[in-house]
Amino acid sequence: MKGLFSALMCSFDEQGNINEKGLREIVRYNIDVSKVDGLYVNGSTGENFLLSTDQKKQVFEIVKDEVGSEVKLIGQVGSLNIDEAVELAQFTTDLGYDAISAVTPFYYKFDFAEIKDYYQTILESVDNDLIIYSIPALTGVNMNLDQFAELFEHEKIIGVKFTAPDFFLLERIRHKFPEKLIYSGFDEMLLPASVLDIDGAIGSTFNLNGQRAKQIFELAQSGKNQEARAVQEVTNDLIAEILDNGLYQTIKEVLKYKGVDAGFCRKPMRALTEIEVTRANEIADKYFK
Ligand code: MN9
Repeated sequence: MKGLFSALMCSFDEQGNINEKGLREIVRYNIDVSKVDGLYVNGSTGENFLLSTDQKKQVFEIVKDEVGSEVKLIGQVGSLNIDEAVELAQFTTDLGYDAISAVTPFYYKFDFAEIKDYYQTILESVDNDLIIYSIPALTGVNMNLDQFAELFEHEKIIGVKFTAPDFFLLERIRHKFPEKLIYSGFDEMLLPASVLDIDGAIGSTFNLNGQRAKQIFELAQSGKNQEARAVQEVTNDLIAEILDNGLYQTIKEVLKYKGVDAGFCRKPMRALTEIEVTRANEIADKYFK
């Protein structure tokens, strides 16, 4: 389960329906061109929180059908509706997903006992490993080292997708839990996270930029930090441009430039303006010719 996982994008038509052909093409591009080791399905980047339960299931099914056992699959099943989280945990496990992941419950200010119970409820319902999805900037949930330690006591909780710029905490988790899997979640911070000996990374920009990301990760692992820095620098020039133009929409537009039917984002996300589409094509020209 180590290595680089794309936080998989999903293709939608203009009405917001899943574009199966496009989704399959995105999967193929990730495996064949971006050369990632696995896919993280129905995460933030997959616009998961904008989908119905049926749509989430459709995505899980299509992706598994396209991938078979070519690369590893992690299914993000976390939801504010605990029954849905359980249902999706069972669904992905039955489909043969290698692990599940669940975002920390958000919006309401849940205390830690509630968060722990949420993970226990999900895990009691399936026989699969779970990766905590921690993204404090979007969820408002900031767990400390002791809280991670308590969750990690569960042997089925095998790791964390750590999407935060807190390298002190990241280092402490690494130090205390050498056997758990730590995936870095901010692509623009892949190098500093790699220096701290993470096991892998999960990112949106890997859909496109998987090859550079892999270079960063592998160079850092072999101690070649200066070389890794050069690749991170180009990567961050790219990421800065993408963030400035609209994160998911721009990644989709660049995928379209590469011949992938990446479609639209779902509302309330908006489509790019003509000027933004032009800029996305310039980004594609500059970094992916
Ligand atoms: O899954 C992604 N997080 C979100 C991780 O999209 C919320 C990251 O890959 C970021 O998109 C990326 C750009 O900030 O690092």
